[in-house]
Amino acid sequence: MALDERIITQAILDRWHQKFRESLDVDVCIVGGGPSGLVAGSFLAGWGYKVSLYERKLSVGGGMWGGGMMLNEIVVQEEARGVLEAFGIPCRPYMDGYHCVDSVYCVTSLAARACEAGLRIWNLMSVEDVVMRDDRVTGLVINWSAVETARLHVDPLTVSCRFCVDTTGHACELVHVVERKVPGKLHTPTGKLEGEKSLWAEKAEQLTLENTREVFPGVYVAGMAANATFGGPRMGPIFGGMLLSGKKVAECIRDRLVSERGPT
Ligand code: 48F
Repeated sequence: MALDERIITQAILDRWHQKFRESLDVDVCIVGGGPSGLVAGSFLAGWGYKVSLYERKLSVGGGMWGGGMMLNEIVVQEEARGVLEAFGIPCRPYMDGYHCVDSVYCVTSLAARACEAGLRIWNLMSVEDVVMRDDRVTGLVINWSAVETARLHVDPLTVSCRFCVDTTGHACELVHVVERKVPGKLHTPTGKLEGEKSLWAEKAEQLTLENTREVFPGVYVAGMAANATFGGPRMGPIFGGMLLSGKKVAECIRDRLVSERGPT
């Protein structure tokens, strides 16, 4: 059979268009495809919710690919081993309480499990703003990352969601937008973004979990963005907190959705 180039183009257009139309109104939008965002999306999609994840770059994985200082091995503590194992990713014990995984294997496996669970991943798209109403954030304003990079004067599109999650890492970009542009105060001690503190692995890992919560009506924070928002320290190249935070935010949002609508 001779290949018809027009059909190849048509297939891409039709299938992409169908996926996008189905994702205009979802339960949860996740901003950022690092480890915390991938884990959160996997759990929520696996429980039957409609979930979209937006990632600015070509590939998901965020800061996980590079391990520590480009040495492509990640370390997780005992408490987080179960999260990786739930995704079928075995850890190699290093020392009592410390486990290692090849970072490339970890990212690709997390991404594969997320897609299998039904998470819709939109790579090459950046979230530049939120949609607001009087009482809460109700959606995201998205554009192609290439538009952002080239600083083109092109208006964005919008998607609706019940909850959104800032998993943009150190930059906590979504919270920055909300603080700057949406009337009202953040649920932080000062009502403003507290800002990330210097490195302290033990404390940071513990605080990442405590700081994983709703920061504004309709907006949750997880991963490094949670500490940057609530004033916790950075943790350096240990990834257990990111995985546990992704799981915790998924559970918090599931509880909210169940209390609003009942079980899926
Ligand atoms: O930074 P990142 O990996 O976030 P994380 O899940 O994990 C943090 C760790 O990698 C590491 C650490 C702990 O060991 O401190 O840094 O908290 O991934 C964040 C992702 O969000 C994307 C960005 O490209 C990256 O892949 N991102 C950031 N801003 C936007 C965005 C945006 N406005 N729209 C879409 N994607």
